Amino acid sequence: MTRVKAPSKGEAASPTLKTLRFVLGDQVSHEISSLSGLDAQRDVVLMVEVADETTYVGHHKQKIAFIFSAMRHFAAELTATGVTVDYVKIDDAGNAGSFTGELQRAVVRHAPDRVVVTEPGEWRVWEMMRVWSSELGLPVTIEDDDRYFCSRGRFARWAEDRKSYRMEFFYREMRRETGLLMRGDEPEGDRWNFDTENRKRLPATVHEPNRRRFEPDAMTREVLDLVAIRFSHHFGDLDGFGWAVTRADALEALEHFIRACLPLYGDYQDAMKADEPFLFHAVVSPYLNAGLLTAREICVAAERAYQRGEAGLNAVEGFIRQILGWREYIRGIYWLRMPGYADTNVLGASRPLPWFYWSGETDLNCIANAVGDTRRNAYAHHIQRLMVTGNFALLAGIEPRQVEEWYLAVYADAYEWAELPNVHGMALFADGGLLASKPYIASGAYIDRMSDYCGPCRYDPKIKSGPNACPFNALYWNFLIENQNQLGKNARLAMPYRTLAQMRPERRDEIVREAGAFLAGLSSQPIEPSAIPVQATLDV
Ligand code: DLZ
Ligand code: SF4
Repeated sequence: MTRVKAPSKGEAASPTLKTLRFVLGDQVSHEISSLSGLDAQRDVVLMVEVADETTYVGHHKQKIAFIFSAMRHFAAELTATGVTVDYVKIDDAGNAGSFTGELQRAVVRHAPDRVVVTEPGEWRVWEMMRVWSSELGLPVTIEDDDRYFCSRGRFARWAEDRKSYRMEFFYREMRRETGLLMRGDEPEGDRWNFDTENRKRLPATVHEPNRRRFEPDAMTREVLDLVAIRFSHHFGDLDGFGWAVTRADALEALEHFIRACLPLYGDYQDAMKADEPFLFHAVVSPYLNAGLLTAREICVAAERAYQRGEAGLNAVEGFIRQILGWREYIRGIYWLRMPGYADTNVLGASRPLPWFYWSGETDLNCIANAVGDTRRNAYAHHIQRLMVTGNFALLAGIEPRQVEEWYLAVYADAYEWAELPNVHGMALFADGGLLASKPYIASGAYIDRMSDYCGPCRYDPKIKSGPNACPFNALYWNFLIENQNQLGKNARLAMPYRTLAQMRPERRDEIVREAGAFLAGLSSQPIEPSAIPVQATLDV
């Protein structure tokens, strides 16, 4: 429950001040630092639904519905404990449409002595926050977001004087610091990483368990009706909305994952299957990133499953690494490198985003599946994001900014601190290798090995040239040819570059010609606008 009246940072020095506590949509946690020391008799909690946050990218309908509903449920929980919550709905008269505008109006309404807020998840909002104090003429305290294992300052210290920021070393420090999966100073099982035992092909007979979905209550139904009308032109389906919107339900979803999915999580972590969009993934990232679950409780629940013998170390270590290692690491990189990080484009990628990222209408069956899953669920798992839509965007030289906007819009878990390094660095190599030691590129053979997408596809991953050849094949070699100056010396690409060097010149010419013809045929516009139900791009 909310940390009512717990003495905290700075609070003891100002016990009689009336404080306006501003809670953002991805901070719906009773443990959030901006609520620390809250005095229910005196303070006011401010929460606002604002147009700017819904349209700075054209978010998926389910993402908006999830955030609004989680915010409204959280406000109701606070109110039920006697806290005064000033909740501004998107359709309320006079809604200023922005965080700054709504904060200004709330200051007029409540005349607080000061404002307390927790640092945001996006640079854009951080820039707004930094001038609130001077704009409002009031003290504004920006608290650290202590939901993370590693603070921004702690990560900066880790990164100091390092030439390379490889995640693996950061992860080991986090394991030692938290004691997760440790036996004294040694890693459980005497290894830090068990990936050699993971990432198997999915047998046709193995199916995903039924996922725990949550029937919308009256409050969520009201939000769904609002979103259906006000955001009708946004990407994505609303039907079948089954996200948890309270902490209690999110805990149930977590418990279901640990019990029914975690044991096979490692084995099939990289597998993809048509019409089984979740496989054995946790699907708790929207809850974690919005504040309904904490990173620590998720890791502890997974560790406990290992200790009880309910899940193997390969699965549990692989899963904990995603949260304790990768998630903390990319957040650290984001804050270390912003704002310049978003501007790099070392491969000079400049093509517009193909329209099929929005419509899903393409004869590339793997893309059609990944986009279809995304439209239905506001979710696709890691390997669909990295090795299908990300891989294609990298091979096709799509401009990073357009790809990033797409990922930020379409996934229910996407906030820029998480999305940008994953897409810009990991998927697109636009940072030149700060995050990834090589570009994550793959031809049709990889997608064929890891999925059942290729069987029904009109292309064949085994055919290298001609009209039936999988386009990923020519694009793969064409990418290596086009970027040889940048990538030719990358040790991890030595093998494909050796193969390329041995290729006959006529074959290279054929690759460049076929890839060029395919890329020239990509359209960033709907082919038949009337047939496309949604205009899904920016509506600002
Ligand atoms: C993503 C989002 C959306 C769609 N709407 C709101 C909103 O109306 N009010 C709000 O407080 N937060 C919203 N959010 C989440 C914010 O965009 C998020 O808090 C910032 O991007 C900082 O991470
Ligand atoms: Fe994708 Fe190529 Fe497989 Fe078709 S054949 S599903 S385009 S990888």
